Amino acid sequence: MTKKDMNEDFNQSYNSSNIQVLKGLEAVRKRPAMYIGDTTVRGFHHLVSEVIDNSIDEALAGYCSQIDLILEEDNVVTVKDNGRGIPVDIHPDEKRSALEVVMTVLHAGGKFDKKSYKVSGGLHGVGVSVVNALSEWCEVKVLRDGNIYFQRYERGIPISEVKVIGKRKGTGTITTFKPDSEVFGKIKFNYETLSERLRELAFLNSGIKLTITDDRKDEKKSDTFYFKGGLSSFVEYIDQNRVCIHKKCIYIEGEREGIPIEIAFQYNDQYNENVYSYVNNIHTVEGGTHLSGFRTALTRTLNNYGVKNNLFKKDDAPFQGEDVREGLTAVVSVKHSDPQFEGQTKTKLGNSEVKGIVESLLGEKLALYLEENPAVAKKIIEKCQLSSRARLAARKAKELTRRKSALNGSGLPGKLADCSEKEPDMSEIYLVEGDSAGGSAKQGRDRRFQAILPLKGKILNVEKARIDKILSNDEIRTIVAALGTGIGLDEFDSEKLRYGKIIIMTDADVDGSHIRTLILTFFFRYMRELVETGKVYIAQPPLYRVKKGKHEEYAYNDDELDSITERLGKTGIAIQRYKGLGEMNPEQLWQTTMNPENRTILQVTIDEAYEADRIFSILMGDEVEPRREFIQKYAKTVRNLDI
Ligand code: 0RA
Repeated sequence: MTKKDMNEDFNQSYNSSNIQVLKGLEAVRKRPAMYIGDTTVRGFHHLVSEVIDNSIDEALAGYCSQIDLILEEDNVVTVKDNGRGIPVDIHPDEKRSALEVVMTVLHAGGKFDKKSYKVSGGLHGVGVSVVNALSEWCEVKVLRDGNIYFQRYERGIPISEVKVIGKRKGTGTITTFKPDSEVFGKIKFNYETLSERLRELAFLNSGIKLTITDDRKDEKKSDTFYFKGGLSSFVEYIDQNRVCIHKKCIYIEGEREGIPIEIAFQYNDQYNENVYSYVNNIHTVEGGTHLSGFRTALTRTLNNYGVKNNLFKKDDAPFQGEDVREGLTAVVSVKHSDPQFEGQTKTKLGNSEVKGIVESLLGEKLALYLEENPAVAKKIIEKCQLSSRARLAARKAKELTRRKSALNGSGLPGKLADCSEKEPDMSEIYLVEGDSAGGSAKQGRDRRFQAILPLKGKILNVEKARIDKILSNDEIRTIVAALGTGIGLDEFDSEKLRYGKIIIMTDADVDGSHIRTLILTFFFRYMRELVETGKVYIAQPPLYRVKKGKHEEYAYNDDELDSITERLGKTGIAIQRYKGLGEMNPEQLWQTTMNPENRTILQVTIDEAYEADRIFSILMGDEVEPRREFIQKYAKTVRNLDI
């Protein structure tokens, strides 16, 4: 049979269920964001997660031990697992191969295996047919019964029937696809983004081996993620650069009412709370009932233990939640067959029964652990007592902040040159390093919508300080007052933010990058929501000015400089290297760095908060290299801002 014959044959078997399929595909291609969140870098990488999630489900069902991800030339990616293989037999209702149904019918995922325990992919969980619909082409190979079954699709439409193309031992599913550039433009797969997700999945699902291989020219590399220790390994990884106050991570696991629960936590010698919660492998950024259950049980159990063992002194008050979370790093993971997601970003677990069962499981098992490990228990209780005392000191400092601060009559800092626009979404604030650059920025700005706040010198390293000290730092108080949001767990309110964009503008040198990191650390630790909702940006001042006669151009990196000098010819050109913002006059600063029409600013995004946290804890050392790494990982270029 020729290929043409085969396709004719195939076309004849088209029937009414295909019309449904075409309608489904059309809906996905018309509004991709409805299915995958967005069509930016995030949605693009989400396609891979969607495919991997199916393999993870197969692994959680106990049939798959390894998942391989391979990045190939031309934005092609392959996901391979050693599970049972997607069934290929004829589906009784649809009268087509089950494989074809899975690949083309929306939400068909686990349809013919209702018994199986499908948990992953709850957030978007749209099924692989969506990936297929948004791919220029997709090919699936299924290894079953000694055969290799194969089907190819183009923009979601099968172009042949499922057929046997060879023989091979073993079972598994191999999916290869190329995201459609009509939908995603020029986005390329990012090795780091994908390997962070794989690492996270390996932590959350201990015993599954996940590999990633970059087979693209000039990019060759490979990583394997496999953690026997699961969540404990996760917590230890997050705290890699911190000092734990007890020897081993505390690990608690169990199942209640059919819901598997896993919790790992430890205390370090610092002050930040680092708690990450997951439902079905999805990071619940906004928390939810599983997190509430964890918090309640932790506070109550530590209080009970302290009382029972006479560890409280006469004047000690019972611990409050924040006392038992200072220096705490924890991961809470539950798997739920019917999760309800709520909240602004649909990342808050709503199922009310979960709070109680997490609470009772942790309560019982932690009490037992503390009894059996009195030395660890004592260290933890002492740590909480220090926090509790500091909390009272912090409250005093906060009151002080309110009273004596560098605020003018309107409650704004005197150093702030505000803009006239009062609508937050229409305005932006530049946090500028140094008074001289601050002066140029004030003169160069468009005062209608751009506010300038000059910062003097280095702001406090919040990574190494407790809240009372942070609140008494002048630069930090000035930033908080200018933004209008307040600060801290009880007071921070993102709705009060006075500007739509917060743009950090520092010199392009080592000091500048240090200051930028200090400011970012502050936002990440105390106003994380602003980072998570994409409000924080980094200005990109030019590194060079190239002048030839009256003609002038700016280069923002060395590659640009090369191409400009090549274009203008090497003779008679003068190159000025900017060492700081202060070397630009107000007009130049406006033209190159602040004018929304020509500027480039980088939006700071956080996909994997645990990784950002780890990086921040490394960053605060004196090394320059890790800081650069942060910017490369988390700051994405934004152009043509619609102001
Ligand atoms: C349902 C039933 C069976 C396998 C799968 C789903 C399956 C799906 C995917 C998606 C990616 N990899 C996968 N591996 C397996 C098997 C039913 C049976 O053999 O009895």
